[in-house]
Amino acid sequence: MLRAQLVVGGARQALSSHWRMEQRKDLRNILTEITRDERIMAAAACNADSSVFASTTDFPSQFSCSQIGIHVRPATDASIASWTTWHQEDSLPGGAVLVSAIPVSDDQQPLGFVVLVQDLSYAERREARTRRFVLIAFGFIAVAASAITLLTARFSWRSWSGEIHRLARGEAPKQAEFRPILRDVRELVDRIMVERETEMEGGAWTPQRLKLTLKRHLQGERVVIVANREPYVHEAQSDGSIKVLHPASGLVTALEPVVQACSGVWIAHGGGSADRETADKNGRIRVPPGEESYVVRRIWLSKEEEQGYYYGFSNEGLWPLCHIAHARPVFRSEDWRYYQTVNQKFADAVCEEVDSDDPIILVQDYHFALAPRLIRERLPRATVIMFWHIPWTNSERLGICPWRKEILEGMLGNSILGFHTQSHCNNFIDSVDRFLEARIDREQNAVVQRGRSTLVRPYPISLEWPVHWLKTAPSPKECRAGVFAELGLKPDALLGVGVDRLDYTKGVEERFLAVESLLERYPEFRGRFTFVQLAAPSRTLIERYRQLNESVERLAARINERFGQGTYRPIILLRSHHEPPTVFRYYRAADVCYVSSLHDGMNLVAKEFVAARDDERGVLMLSQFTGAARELTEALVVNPYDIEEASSALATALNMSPDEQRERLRSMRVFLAEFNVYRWAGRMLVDAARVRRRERLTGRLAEHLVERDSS
Ligand code: ADQ
Repeated sequence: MLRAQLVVGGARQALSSHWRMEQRKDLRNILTEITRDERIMAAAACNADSSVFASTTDFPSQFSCSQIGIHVRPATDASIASWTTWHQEDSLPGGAVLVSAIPVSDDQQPLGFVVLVQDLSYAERREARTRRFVLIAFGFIAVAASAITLLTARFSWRSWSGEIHRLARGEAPKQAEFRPILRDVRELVDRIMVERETEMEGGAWTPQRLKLTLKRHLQGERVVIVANREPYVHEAQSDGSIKVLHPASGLVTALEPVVQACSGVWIAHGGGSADRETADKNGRIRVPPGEESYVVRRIWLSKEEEQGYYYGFSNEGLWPLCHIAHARPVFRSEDWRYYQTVNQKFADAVCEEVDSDDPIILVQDYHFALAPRLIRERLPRATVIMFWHIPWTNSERLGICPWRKEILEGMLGNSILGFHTQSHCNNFIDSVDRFLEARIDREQNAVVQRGRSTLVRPYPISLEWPVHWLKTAPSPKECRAGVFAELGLKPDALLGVGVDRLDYTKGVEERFLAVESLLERYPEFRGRFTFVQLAAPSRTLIERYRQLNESVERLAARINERFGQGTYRPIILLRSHHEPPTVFRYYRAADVCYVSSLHDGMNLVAKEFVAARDDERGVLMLSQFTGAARELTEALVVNPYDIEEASSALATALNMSPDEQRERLRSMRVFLAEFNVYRWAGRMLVDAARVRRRERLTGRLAEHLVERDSS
């Protein structure tokens, strides 16, 4: 309505002048001009008497001037003031229209009225058109946006998945923003790998599983072992023959089954009198005799080297330093120089024996603290695992050693450093903290130095399970009968056993004193209880060991004199090396086994006794200062220094009911079956695999950063 008034109002001047001059054509032109507006369909100028003066060509005939005039002009009053504007909605075939009539006058003289027919469907049409346009526009935008999103997502996904793949493959990420998640992804991958490994290869650790772990996780077929002691010693006999001996060594006992499972090379000092003549010109010999599943590479040492490195620095210096057994460590510069030379000699031999630039090397014990770094210098990509078989002392005591820094530095050449217990690990980390410039990663239990990290972890050592010596062993009953006959014991006698290298850390004197106290305090055992000690002479070139030999012998003689009667001797000291079948025969014959170490990394004798007793009879008495006491908690755990307590425990053991013996042994045997030596080695290899992956990642990341920085 308003539009009609505005349109006519705007053209009023022109309209009235042409109307007045009766210029019909011009007026029609103005009307035509008005209908240029899309919304106005037709227009007509009607005279005051309601006749048509002019109209556009398409003016609808149904809206005549005469009909409309009735509404505009009152019949009674002709003055222009009474004329009114009129509007009405109507319809045409094309849709709804609005018909408006607006009076036009000239100096108060009515000229007539203009009729405008407006298209009402125009608004709807325009709305529909706008809606359609908006819809199309939206559709277009949506399609375009989806395409862009799709492309972007595809690119991002490609780049993300590409980066994740790179990380998982152990490569450095291309994009800087991925570096922060490197560690997370790495840990996740590690965890999944270990979980998968545990799931897939679950159950007991066996030689096969160990072999599989080595192959699958380290892509290795074999390992190189470095140890002072060789697993088979060839000794020339007085009759000209050669005898093969198994040395009395916990290290050999534990490692032999591992190297048999993994094959490889065992590098050791060739110390037997017939070792040279039984090895080839490179010092190699295949063992075990008859089976020949791996190689022993013998290293020849001069008398001076053996004296300085083995007897001197290792056994007069480091051994008493690491054990709290009241022997004074002796450190001589000359011994230190031999220790360095021999460590270099063994490291060189390792480099000769390896068959790749990233071999797996297991370094054993305190004889080779320097070797890991020396090996690392020549084989930077090697996985070097060191196991320290004896305790690690506290940092204050380590301060006694003039070359403590060099020792610690040498050991940080390892990828993994293993001890028997967490407290040994803690002592080592504290020592590094005190004496070296290195970062301690307490969360990971690692030491980081020059960008390389050494994991420091507890791996309690154990035995093969089942122990193969038992396959051919006579029944416990037969063993008992045989041993009793050998020792001249009465059938109702009670037998205690001790099996050790003759070492002052093993508490043999305290053990004998406990036997004496037992006979003193419990007279019922006099004449009935005998303690047999298998004592392998050890390190006899060292004065302290010679003294021990003598004092042990004197003590046994004194006690035997005090409580012996006729053929009865309470203590039988068999001071010689015994082959494992004999050792196991004694374990199986005894009522009680007493392990009385004053300080011991683990002590495998305790575990061997438990393994030997498949009849679930016998009692283990165990010093609280052994690593084994933390695991074999069903043993009678004693303080070997407390002689009275130990003698009471001996009495308890000898009076223990068969049911209680069975219960305790069963529980310890279940533990050993699970926590066997394959698990010990397997856990180290699995951790080594993790370190290897991590080192590969770190190495590649470092390479990548160097490349990026230099480009
Ligand atoms: P060892 O000090 O040698 O080992 P241990 O673990 O008890 O001590 O092993 C001794 C081994 O030697 C056993 O296999 C035993 O049967 C054998 N043995 C002992 N006396 C013998 C004898 N008279 N004749 C024959 N064989 C005899 C070091 C550490 C320990 C740690 C081992 C393994 O001192 O704490 O448990 O390494 O890591």
